[in-house]
Amino acid sequence: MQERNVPKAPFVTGREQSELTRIGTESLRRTDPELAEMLDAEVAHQRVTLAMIASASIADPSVLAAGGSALSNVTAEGYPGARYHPGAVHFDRVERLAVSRAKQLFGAQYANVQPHSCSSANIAVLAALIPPGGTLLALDLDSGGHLTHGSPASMTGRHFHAVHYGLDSTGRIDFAQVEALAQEHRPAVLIAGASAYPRTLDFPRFREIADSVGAFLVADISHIAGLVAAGEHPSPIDVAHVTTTSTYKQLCGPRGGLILIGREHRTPGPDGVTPLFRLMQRAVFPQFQGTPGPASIAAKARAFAHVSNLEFLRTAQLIVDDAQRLAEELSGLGHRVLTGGTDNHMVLIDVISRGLTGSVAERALEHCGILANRNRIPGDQKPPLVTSGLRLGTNILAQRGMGPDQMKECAQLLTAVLAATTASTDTEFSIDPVVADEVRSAVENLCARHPLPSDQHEGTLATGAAR
Ligand code: DSN
Repeated sequence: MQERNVPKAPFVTGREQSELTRIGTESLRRTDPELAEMLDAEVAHQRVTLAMIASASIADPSVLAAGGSALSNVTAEGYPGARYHPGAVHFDRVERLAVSRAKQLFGAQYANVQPHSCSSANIAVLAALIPPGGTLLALDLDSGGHLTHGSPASMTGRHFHAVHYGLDSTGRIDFAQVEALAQEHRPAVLIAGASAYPRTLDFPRFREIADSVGAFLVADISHIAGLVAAGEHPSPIDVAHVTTTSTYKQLCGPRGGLILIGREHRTPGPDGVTPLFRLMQRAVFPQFQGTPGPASIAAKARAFAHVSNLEFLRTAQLIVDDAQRLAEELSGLGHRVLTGGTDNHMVLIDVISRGLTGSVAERALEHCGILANRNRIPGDQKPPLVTSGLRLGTNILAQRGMGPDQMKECAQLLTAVLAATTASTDTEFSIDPVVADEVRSAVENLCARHPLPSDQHEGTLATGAAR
């Protein structure tokens, strides 16, 4: 065959990845319209939905593009420069870039960008620091902890002896109890972190307690990583021995996890010899994971650059301002706001006192275009799939540029839905159809006035060039 007759693959000619993305999108539409329709419907759904899921954010389209890149075709176990497969020359560059951006973003000395999620990161970290059957001390799930912090439903609660602290009468972490339990049980690891806790985490206090019993302090900042990166929440990086986070909650990145270590990176682990950074490398690969996700790591690199820009600093500030305003407005409308307010992006309310369960409240709100998820609250008598509370978050509201006036509107819409809802069982309800229609159109109107970042002008999308 003559050279001139060899068809050139478009993606090796000019625009490479962008061309591949375009071809892929067109091909998806042509060859799999059923799936393409579902993906388009999701975009439309996000556009007109008031998402107050505390663990969600909107990824910039550049993050989505990196996550769908040709790096998906690369299989390369190991770390840059020490792979178990050939062909990782560009993936090595990408992973090094992601590591260096993560370190810069958080002021860390060590970063591992390979965990497929923060759950897998947590499991790897705990297994590296706790001997089999050893003890960990963490926040109780009902008080706002996380499954991977030793819940019996997670392997962390089955393979380790998990002891849990809770909250005091004001709804804040009960440090007297943390201290007493630490002295009594001498845990190998103390975890500072939560998935439903609206107040500042006092990392130095946790560290003092960890030191008093010779425990390693692990900070899980999954929910507040964006605030930490932007300086809106104190950083645990140089306080904890190891910090973990997911990359999709407040870092506006892909599904994935991240392990960070600050000044303790060379501190010996439990064997008294192996430095923590080396233990974490081994814990992720080969102990808990095989092949990393190269495209996902590219998307992480992109997200780290995106959230290190000035515009994200303003968004992070707005996330907190919005949450505080939302809490105030909800209190003013008669809701019981747990802890009386918030220091971060999260507002927890009790709905059982209004005759609803968390499950009913969540479903009634979704029926009207508002997304917020049910959550257990301290002393909850309802099972985990039902719950007595609701967890609200302002990440996406702030990303849409909503401010104080819109928080007032959100609180009013939410209150209107809950007031128009009657629970017949723990999970079934009826809602006044007139109110439901009114709220739905008010939500659409609010969303139209505050479009998703991806629907805003090109200038917004162009931000976040790597520093
Ligand atoms: N950990 C869950 C949450 O907090 O919603 C999901 O990421």
